[in-house]
Order: sequence, then C-alpha cells, then structure tokens
Amino acid sequence: MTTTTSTPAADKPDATMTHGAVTAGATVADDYSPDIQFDAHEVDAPPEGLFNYEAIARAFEGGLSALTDEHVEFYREYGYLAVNDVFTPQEIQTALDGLLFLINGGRPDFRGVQFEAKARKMLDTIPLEKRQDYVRKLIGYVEFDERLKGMCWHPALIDMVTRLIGEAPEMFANQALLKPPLIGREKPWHQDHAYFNLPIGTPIVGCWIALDEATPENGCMHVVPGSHQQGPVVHFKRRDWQICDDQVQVGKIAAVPLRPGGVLFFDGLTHHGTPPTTSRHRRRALQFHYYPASVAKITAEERLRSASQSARRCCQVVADGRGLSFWGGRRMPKPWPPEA
Ligand SMILES: O=C(O)CCC(=O)C(=O)O
Repeated sequence: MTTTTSTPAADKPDATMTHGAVTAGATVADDYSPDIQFDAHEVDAPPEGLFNYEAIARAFEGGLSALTDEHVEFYREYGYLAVNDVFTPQEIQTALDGLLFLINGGRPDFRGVQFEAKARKMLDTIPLEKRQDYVRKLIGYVEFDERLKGMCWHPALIDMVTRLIGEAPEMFANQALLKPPLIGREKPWHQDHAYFNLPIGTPIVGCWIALDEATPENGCMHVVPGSHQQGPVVHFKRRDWQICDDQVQVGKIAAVPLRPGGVLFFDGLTHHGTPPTTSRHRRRALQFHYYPASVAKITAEERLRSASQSARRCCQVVADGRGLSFWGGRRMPKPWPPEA
C-alpha cells in the first residue's frame, strides 16, 4: 500500500490524469500527465526463501453455498478460508470489464490508478493497449463503476462475510491488486489490520477475489495459517510497511492458488504476502475489507498509541524511526499443517 510519511494508512491517490485523444502508436506517456501515480516502493528482490511454502492450501470447491459451520470454524482456527467457484465466469468478466474501463480512463475523475515503480522509466514505450500490464493497483473505485460496486456488495459474498464477523459488515477498503507480468513486485509479509484505523480486536475480514488463475509462479497469496492468533506484531517501513523479514515464519507458509472466481477470506491479523512474479501470466485480483458496522473507526494517533511499547521488541532490523505500526498481546501459533 502507498503510505504517508509517518504511518501506514489508507492510500490517498493524488495523481492528475488527463486523457487526450488517442492516436495510432500512442503510448502511455502520450495519454497521461507527468504526475501520474506510481508505487512508492521500487525494491530489489526479497531475501531468498521468504516465500518458500510448506503446503498448498486446499481451496474448498463448489462456492459459498457448499460451506458449513465447519468451514467457519476452519476460518476461525487458521485465519483464512479459500473457496473456488464463488463467482461465475460471467461475473468475473463483468468485473474485468469494469477494471479495464477505469484503467483505460473511462472515468477521468477517478484518480486511483497506481503504476508499478518500474514502469516510470518506460512510459514512452508502453503502448496504450498494454497499459494494464504496468498497473499495480487501483484504490477506492467502487463509487466509480457499478460493476465493481456490484462485486463488493454481492449478496452471497456479504452473507459469508456476515457469518465470519458475526454481524452486518461495513466496507473499509476496496482495491484491485494486479501483479503485472514479469515486473510485479513482492508484497512483503504483513497484517492488514496494521494499516487500518480500527480498534485492536475488531474482526476484520479481507476478501481477495481471483480474476485470473492465481498460482505460486504468478504471485498468488501466501499465508501463515493460524498466525492471526498471535495478535498484532510490529510493522516497519522497509521494502514496504511490513513484518521484519527475520520474523517471517518460514516453515509454516501455505501458498493459496485459486481459479478465477475463487475467493480467499482472511483475518485482518493473518500474516500474508505475495512473492514477485516470474510469470508472463497476469494475476489480477479484487480485494475488499469489511468490519462490523457497529464498530467506530479510531484515529491514526490512537492506533499508534496502542503500539507504544513495541519498538524495543521483536526486530533486529534497524527501524528508520517511522516504522512503528501497532502492538498487542502474543500467543504461540498453532502447528501447521494440522495433523490428519
Ligand atoms: O495481491 C497482492 O499481491 C497482495 C495484496 C495484499 O496483501 C495487500 O495489499 O494487503
């Protein structure tokens, strides 16, 4: 996520985009103004082995109607639940149409397209029709496209989220996360709650919806099952706002491949991340976060105050003085994979 100078926070797009007439052979540089928005983190590869997985997480088949209370129990215990066949191919195509409409400037008042940092030097070589393959994320789009809004408030999805958090949800954040073929960077290990101004203890559900086949090669989600049970951990600004590399629980990592239309539900405290892509295949996803409608948001200051004890703990990497995100109680993780 893009960050402010002192704390991870909701992304605030500030680019101005001008969409002029498109001529044959036009490039992205011809179509966008110089203050186009880029990912703030141009980073080297992550340390070797940081995304080595011990297990492939099994996605349950048959969509949401096939889920029982046992699946909800699984989510509570392991902090994630992967389900295939949640959205139909038609629904996924409709969502992709909405996404491409926004990426291609269909709503000039939408300022939430963010390019990969690596695209910065290449804009004049990227043909307009290839623009999506250099975009890293879209931020805050649901009010700009009815098709994407329909995904966010899809009745079956909302029913499931309601089951997981135990009451009617409110949407906290909406993003589209694209891992551009060959250049898509890593998203380091983190907990989403660290970015959100919500009280510690709030049940937050992330829904990561695969629009393409998501595989370990093209950067599918990786999770540490059960890690949500350890509570909040300190995040530092290194390659992004992240859990320190030396705190990543290598040896307990599960990769979560999904088919298009599959959804990963995950707890706001679940440690997760995605490796850089080595693939020529796109990996596009929508991500929505929900929290209980009855919970009041807090301020960034309140969130950071709850972290005040944490700087002395946890991390051998020297923080740059801006890294503190939050802190809470710790409990030992449950073993993974579970015994058969
Ligand atoms: O889709 C990805 O690559 C990672 C997304 C993610 O974990 C996030 O943005 O919080």
